Amino acid sequence: MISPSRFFNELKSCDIDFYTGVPDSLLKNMCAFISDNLPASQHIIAANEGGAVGLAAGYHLATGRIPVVYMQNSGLGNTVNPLMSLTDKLVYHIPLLLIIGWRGEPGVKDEPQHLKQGLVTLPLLETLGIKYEIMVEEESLLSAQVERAVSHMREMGEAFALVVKKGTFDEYELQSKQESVLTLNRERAIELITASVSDHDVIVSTTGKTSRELFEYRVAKKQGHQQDFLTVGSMGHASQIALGIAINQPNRNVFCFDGDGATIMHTGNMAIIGTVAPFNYYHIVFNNGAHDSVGGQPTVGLKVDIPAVAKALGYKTVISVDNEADLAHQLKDLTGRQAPLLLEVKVKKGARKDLGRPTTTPIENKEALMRFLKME
Ligand SMILES: Cc1ncc(C[n+]2csc(CCOP(=O)(O)OP(=O)(O)O)c2C)c(N)n1
Repeated sequence: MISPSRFFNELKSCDIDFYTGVPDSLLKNMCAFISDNLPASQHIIAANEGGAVGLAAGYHLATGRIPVVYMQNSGLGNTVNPLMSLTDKLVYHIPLLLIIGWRGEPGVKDEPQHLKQGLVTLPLLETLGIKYEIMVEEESLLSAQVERAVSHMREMGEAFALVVKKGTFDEYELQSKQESVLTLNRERAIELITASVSDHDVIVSTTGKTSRELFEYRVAKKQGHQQDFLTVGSMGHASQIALGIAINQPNRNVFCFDGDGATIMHTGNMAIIGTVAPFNYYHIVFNNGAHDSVGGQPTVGLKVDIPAVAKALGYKTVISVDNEADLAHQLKDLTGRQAPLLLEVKVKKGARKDLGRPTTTPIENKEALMRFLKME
C-alpha cells in the first residue's frame, strides 16, 4: 500500500503541490492528507471534474507549474470537453496530473453504476490520447513511477493519468475535523419527508447515501419501490430527471431528493427548473456541507445560500430548515405552496454504519417506475 504522506511528498519533491478535484471514496485517504497538509489556496474541491480541469489550467497559466486533478472515474466524462478542447496538445497544450479512482475495475465486485465506466476507463484514456499507468501498490516502486509521470508531463507538456485501484492508499484519518452544530440527520429527514409524500407522487433521489436511505425506508415500511427513481450514478442529474417526469406527468407531484454536492455540481440545472417552472416540482436539497457518500469531504454547501440561488433562478417558493420541528411544520402543507419549490434541509454529516444498498437492479427500478407512471 502507498501511504498518502509518501505520495504527497514524492509529488512535492517534483514541485507539484496544487490539487483540485472532486472526491472519491478510493482516494479518501489521499484527500484527507492533502486537506490537512495544504492551505486552502492549494487544495480546492471543485464543483465538478470539468471545472477542476479548468481551474488546473488557470493555475498552470499563472504559475507555469503542474497541477493535480483528482476524481472518481465516474467524473472522467465531465473532464472530456476541457481535456480535449483546452489542455490537449492540439489546443493550449497544458500539462496536468490526473489521479483517477478506478471504480468498477473488471473482476472486482462493485455497484451497477460503476460497471460500464470501470470497463471503459483505460480504453477511454487511450482514445483521448492520455498516457496513463495503473498506480503502483508498492511504495518501493513509487518514486520511479512519479518520475516517469513527471518526465512525460515536462517533456511532452501533456496530461498524464495515474489510475488508482481500490485499496492502493493506506489509511489516513483527517485531523482537521469541523464539528457540526446541526442536529437533524439525513435519514430521519428522508423518513419524515417520504412519509408525507402521497403514494400517487414520484421521488427521484440523488447519487449516494440518499438513494440508499430512501430504499431502506421503503423496505422498513414494507412498501414497494415503484414510485422512486434511484439515480445511482449520474451525479448532479437527478433534478433534470425529475423535471422530465414532472412536465410529462402533470397530474402527479414530483420530488427531487438532492444533495448539496450534486446540486452544486450542476447548479445550472436549477435555472432550467426555475424557467420551465413546473407547478408540480418539489426540489428537496439535503445540505450537509459535505460529499458524505465518499468520505465526508467538504462542499461549499453551507457557505452559500442555495435557497437564494433558487429564488434568483425562478423558483416560486424557497424554504430552509435546520431542525426536525421546523421540517415537520413545513411538511404539513408543502404541496399547498407555489411550485417549483426548493426546500433546503440542513442536516448533519454521517449515516448508519450498516446502511445497505439497493437489492433491486436499476432495470427493475426503471420498469417498476414506468409501470407506475402508466397508471392513472
Ligand atoms: C460525476 C461524479 N463525480 C463523483 C462521483 C462520486 N460521488 C458519489 S456520491 C458523491 C458525493 C455526493 O455528495 P452530495 O450530493 O452532497 O450527497 P451526500 O453524499 O452528502 O449525501 C460523490 C462525489 C460520482 N458518482 N459522479
